[in-house]
Amino acid sequence: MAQFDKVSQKSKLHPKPEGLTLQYGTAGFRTHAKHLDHIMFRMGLLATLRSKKTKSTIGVMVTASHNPEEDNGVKLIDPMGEMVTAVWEGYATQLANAEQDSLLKELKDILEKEDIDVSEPASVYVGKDTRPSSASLSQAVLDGVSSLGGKTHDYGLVTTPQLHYMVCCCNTRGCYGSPTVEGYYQKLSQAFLQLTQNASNRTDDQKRLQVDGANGIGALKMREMEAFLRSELQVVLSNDGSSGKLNHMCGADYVKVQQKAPQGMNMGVGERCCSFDGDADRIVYYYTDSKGCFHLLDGDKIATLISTYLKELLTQAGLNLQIAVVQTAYANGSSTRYLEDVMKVVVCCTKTGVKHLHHAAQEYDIGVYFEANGHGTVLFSKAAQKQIQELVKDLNTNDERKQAVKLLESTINLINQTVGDAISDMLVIEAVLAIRGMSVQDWDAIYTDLPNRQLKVTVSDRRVIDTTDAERKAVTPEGLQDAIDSLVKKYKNARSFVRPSGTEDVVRVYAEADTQESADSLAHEVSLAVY
Ligand code: 16G
Ligand code: ZN
Repeated sequence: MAQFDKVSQKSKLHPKPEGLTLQYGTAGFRTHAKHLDHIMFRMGLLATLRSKKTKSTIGVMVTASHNPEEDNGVKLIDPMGEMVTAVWEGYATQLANAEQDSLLKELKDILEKEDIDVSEPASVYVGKDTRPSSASLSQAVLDGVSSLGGKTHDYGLVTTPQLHYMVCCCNTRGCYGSPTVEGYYQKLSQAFLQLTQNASNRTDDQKRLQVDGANGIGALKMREMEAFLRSELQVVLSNDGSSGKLNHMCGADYVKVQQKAPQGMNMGVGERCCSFDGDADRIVYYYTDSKGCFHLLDGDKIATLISTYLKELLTQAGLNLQIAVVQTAYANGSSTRYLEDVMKVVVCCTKTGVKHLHHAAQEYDIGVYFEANGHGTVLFSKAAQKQIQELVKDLNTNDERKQAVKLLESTINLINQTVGDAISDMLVIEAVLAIRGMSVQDWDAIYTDLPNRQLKVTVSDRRVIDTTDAERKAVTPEGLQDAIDSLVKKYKNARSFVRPSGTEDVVRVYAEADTQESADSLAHEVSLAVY
């Protein structure tokens, strides 16, 4: 067939180094950029098949998020803006690792297994981050799509969540918004301005926010968006990519892991600051107090702030919708306790990785999900959204519930429900703080984090560790969990778990306890038990 001839020809321009094998990991393929050209071409092919299969537009994002600038990566985006399904992750690995002469065989195998009509039209949206390697790698994706006759739309430089948004807009025929970068800015800024109207008399100081752009795409896009926010948010941007290196000594991952401010940011005492990661799908907040002590407000604090706000609005609006918070094992014990005991919301724990949290959050009327590292969003079920939209129309202007329902409606519009989005999350947080008249210190004081420590342990084969109960318990090797249990018993308010990393060849150890010394010592002891 002529179509396959073209694939065959073009694939020679993107040859696979013999013997190289890579896995579609937690968040797609990710490694040194020099190994990725063939992967990109093949992901272009796979996205085309996925598009034919689903009769929808599929997204391909070229980014390695918070990894060093020399790395790159790719992930596929499904029709509703979600991560691609597990079965297709398997196909991605299969196609990526086929040697050059069996590429067509593997391609046909997927077509057959999925019963795809190769003559169906296909449409693929492509986006990339600011890494130097991203330009040629995204070209390889485009080559892959066109070699199978698919149509492409190259969005060029966009954040990962912007591309998720575009895919969702396209497949819902504009119901979610208009599939352009401008449409994204308009949708979010309008909702933000609606919300902040409810917080009058804010001073310029309160409107001011320091943003660390990680020298990446988020900085670029924040600059573009600024004008849309009409000074209701006054962003002071650092690490804007004009001189520094992507993710180097800056960005959300650096701040979370190092528990310190990024370089290049001039922080005043008590000033509200935040950091994006390299593709702007993660965010953390922080400030330093008058004693110079650094305070981090991570994904758990963000989930608490947003769910408290939403719960209050639901009560004021008289709406009986169930709200749940989805966390992972890394969630600080204090946050879980606060949410369950004080807020009385359902808390559920899933395995690490956005797709797991996202799926769990879909089970509720309102599912707030955040990883401690700052990746997360809020999902509203279709029924909940409809109920809120109808109530806005039905209620009289003098009904005291009206205000709360309108706030809920604008909040829905401000949230990127397809995936965690640093820009959207930042605007939600800023709006909530403004509406509730809270400072970053008030927010921080909602609960106090238990001291904690994370360590990495290198072992000969991390796969010998298998876990259950959302990664909180080790089932193999035998005896490991018993050892952890007896170590934990030695400390007060303690908890610890180990899990093999999905992105690095290491085992991760997490421990928390009543004091930093205890958390450090427990983490150390548990890491010795892993060897
Ligand atoms: C990926 C995940 C992130 C997770 C991290 C865990 C996505 C988009 N990203 O970066 O959510 O926290 O992996 O890494 O799913 P680890 O398995 O090495 O601890
Ligand atoms: Zn990221």
